[in-house]
Amino acid sequence: MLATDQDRLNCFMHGLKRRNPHQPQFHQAVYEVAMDIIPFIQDRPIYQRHRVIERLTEPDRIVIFRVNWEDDQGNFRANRGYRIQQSNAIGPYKGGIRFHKEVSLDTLKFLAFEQTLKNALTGLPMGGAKGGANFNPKGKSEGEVMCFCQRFMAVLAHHIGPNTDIPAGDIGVGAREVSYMFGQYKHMVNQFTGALTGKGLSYGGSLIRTEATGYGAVYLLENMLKHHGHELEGRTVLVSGSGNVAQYTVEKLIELGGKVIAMSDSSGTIHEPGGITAEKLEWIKELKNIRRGRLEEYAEEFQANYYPQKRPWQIPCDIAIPCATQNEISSEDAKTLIANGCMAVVEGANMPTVQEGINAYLAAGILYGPSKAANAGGVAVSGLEMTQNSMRLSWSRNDLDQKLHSIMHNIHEQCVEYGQDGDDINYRKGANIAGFIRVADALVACGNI
Ligand code: NDP
Ligand code: 2IT
Repeated sequence: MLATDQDRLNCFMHGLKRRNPHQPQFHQAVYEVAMDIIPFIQDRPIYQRHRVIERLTEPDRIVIFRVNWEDDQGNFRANRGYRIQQSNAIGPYKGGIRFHKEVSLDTLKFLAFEQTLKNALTGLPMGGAKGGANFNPKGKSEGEVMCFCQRFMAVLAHHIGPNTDIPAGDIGVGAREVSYMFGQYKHMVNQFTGALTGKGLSYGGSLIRTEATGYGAVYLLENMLKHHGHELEGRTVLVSGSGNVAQYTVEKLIELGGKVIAMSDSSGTIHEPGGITAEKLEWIKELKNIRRGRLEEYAEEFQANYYPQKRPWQIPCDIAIPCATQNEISSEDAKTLIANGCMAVVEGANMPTVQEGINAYLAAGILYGPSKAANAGGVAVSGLEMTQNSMRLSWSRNDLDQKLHSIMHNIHEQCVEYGQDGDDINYRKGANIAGFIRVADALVACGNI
């Protein structure tokens, strides 16, 4: 980067931090994009005149609300709910809902910003949004979860709709929670529409949506490996997390001949040097999705190694796929992965690697698939769920899997087109620029609104 570009970037970030104090995750997400976009727009005055970066980093609106509910002991409880409607430049607001004890305005602003560019990369007409609450689902009964989802939606329903803003799942929000929220929404507006995605199959859901984020991440990995003359077969892989994204990442890796040697949850990591089999993965799905237990139980059941309070990154591997949460790979972790011979990091989670860690990947020349490209398969199939809802029909599993394949291939091609960096491909730069152009052109065309 030229010194003048660095000055412009510093100046822009200075203003952004002043306008958004105490939001380090939002600053981090914007910085990662601005470092590619600021040099890119220098000889494109139209984007400067229309103040595209300034507009894209200021959400269209933010709704913050109190959620009152009652626990099983009859105590009245209060949490804070949010919806960040970031941009509807290319389509209605679209993005997941997160329920986690650490949810804050900062977290949801970074996620909504990332979502806007990610959605643009899919090629489908979806704007960007994110929402959630600082509700901790851990240890809550079925009745408490249902009560919270209903009370959360009782407020949010006034701000969403199938042509306005279409929420879906994220951490702590799966098909169960989406369905409770959908039930409440339908009850309030007396209309059966596709106002949320990730629904059950018999009431408007789409095949492959559950699998889409994990499968999509592996499809991007396959494209990246193939482009560089490598194969997935026989490679050892670390996957963090054991929720929705991790489970289907592992499922597809096993199907394609990868050897998954570790998974984790928020309490620790399991290590299976011989590889997690399809049968053992089914056991994990049952543990996590039905019994809602801890991965430690897996180690007891199958005599696997268990590292309490540890993430998987110390274990030598060929490929790492973080699928748990933001900033779960520190700078030291990234350096350890590289030193142990890791050849590719593909991000199933949103912003799982700290900035210095990404710099380390790029400096070492390993393959790096950034989250906004790698995990776009989930929202892509959400977009296809919206299409099916509008048309009132359901596509087959095979058709949807093919569409997912071609969307992930197309994302790879966009990264290659815009990410050329000498003889290398910088997928971060490619994804940032390709997503940006689509949103920026729409902003310019629609005028100063
Ligand atoms: P889930 O709630 O299904 O699973 C999350 C997993 O990550 C669980 O294993 C959880 O552990 C672990 N985890 C959560 N927070 C932490 C933490 N602070 N430290 C360590 N481990 C943690 O969520 P998803 O699989 O849906 O989401 C995972 C990631 O993928 C998130 O970054 C999300 O934004 C991203 N994503 C999700 C998409 C989707 O379609 N669902 C689409 C695109 C991205 P435990 O079991 O102990 O709770
Ligand atoms: O981060 C994400 O892309 C998601 N949580 C999925 C969003 C969606 O609308 O399907």
